[in-house]
Amino acid sequence: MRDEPHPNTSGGPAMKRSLFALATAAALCVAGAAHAAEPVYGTLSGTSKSVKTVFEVDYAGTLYGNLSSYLIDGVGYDIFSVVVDGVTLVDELPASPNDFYSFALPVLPGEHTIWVKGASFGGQFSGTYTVTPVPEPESLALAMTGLVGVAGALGRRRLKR
Ligand SMILES: [Ca+2]
Repeated sequence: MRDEPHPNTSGGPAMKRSLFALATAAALCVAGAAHAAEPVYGTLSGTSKSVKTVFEVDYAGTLYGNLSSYLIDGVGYDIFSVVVDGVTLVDELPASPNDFYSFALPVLPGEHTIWVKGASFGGQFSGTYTVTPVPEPESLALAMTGLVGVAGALGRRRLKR
């Protein structure tokens, strides 16, 4: 047992291992903060000229959405506009019934509404939306404190040697 190298004098490998462990801990800290609030998923679809979708989040996040519509052999749907929380994101989507539109915007905690408006020709539009939480400043600060701690520990070790 006395032959076991001392971690402080054996040099590189031990330090690399501890640095890796600390960096992993910091990364897990960031991941944990991001996963504390669950993402919200939903589908967007409808056949009428104005379709309302309501969702609620209890955190500040980013709303991502995509929509598509097609008119094939006179049957389908033509999207005209997409309105989120009263704000028109796009009006008169390409004057073609074949639309593909995606969007991303920040949302605050609370209830949100997505309106899709267009003309139906016996078909429907379809799409999805996702809200993912934005990491909170306190969580980021905590992770940064961890990283500063790693740097500090390494600095102190260098001084000792
Ligand atoms: Ca269109």
